[in-house]
Amino acid sequence: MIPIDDSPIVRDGKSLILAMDHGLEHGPTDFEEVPEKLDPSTVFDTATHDAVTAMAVQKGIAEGYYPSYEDDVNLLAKVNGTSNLWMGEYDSAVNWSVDYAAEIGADAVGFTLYGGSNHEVEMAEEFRDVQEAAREHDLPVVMWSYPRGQGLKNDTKPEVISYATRIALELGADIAKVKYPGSPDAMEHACKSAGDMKVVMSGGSKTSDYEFLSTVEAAVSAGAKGLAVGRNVWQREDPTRILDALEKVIFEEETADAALEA
Ligand code: FBP
Repeated sequence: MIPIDDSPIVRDGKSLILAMDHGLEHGPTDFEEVPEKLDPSTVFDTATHDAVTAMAVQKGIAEGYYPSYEDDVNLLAKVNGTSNLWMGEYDSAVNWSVDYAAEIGADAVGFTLYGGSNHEVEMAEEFRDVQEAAREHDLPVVMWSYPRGQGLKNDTKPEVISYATRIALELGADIAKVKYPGSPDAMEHACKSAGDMKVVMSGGSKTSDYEFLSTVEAAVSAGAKGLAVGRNVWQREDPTRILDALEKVIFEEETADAALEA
């Protein structure tokens, strides 16, 4: 097993993962204000920024577009995912195998686990297969650890997010991606609950430059090892500008104010 810090998706102990699986998860609605981003090449172009340590996409996008970017972008193969067209308890289909992701050139794999869903047991079993196959290929595993389901009214409560990071540690992830639990103290507890496994903050829907960067700053100061973000970068008119600032906040530990002034 390669140490996670030696993985290409980690730079100086931290990661900035650019996610673009929203067309599957949310439908084309996330692209309404930025219709040009319906072309996945535009987001791959953004992912060539030095700050981006990996781009997370689903199988069809990887097959179709990654070959043109494999020299400049690290691929995080998001192996499960589902649309929001159906109703019921949270679940996600495994859409490609780790073997196939490795064949395409994946540098890491990603998997959503909905802890608390009535489908948690099956999802954990699917995660076991993915995690063990990833170990065979020396690929790190990023868990989108999202407790959700009938029993969970608030999925960003501090104790829920700490449970989410702990689940990821105990099931063998290398990095857990979690929602920000609302305060630096809660984030610190979530990171401590993960032992020495890395925790990255989830980007969420688009907010102002300052609100976004100051939340990232708070998360990093609390122990988060970076960010996994989609809309808050590629829905912006100038994704390069926010990535320049994120590079400063995440990798150079500058404040949001300083990063925005530059
Ligand atoms: P965002 O930063 O845009 O929230 O993207 C991160 C991500 O995890 C995507 O990989 C995924 O499509 C989306 O969020 C899922 O968001 P949610 O389940 O909260 O609707």
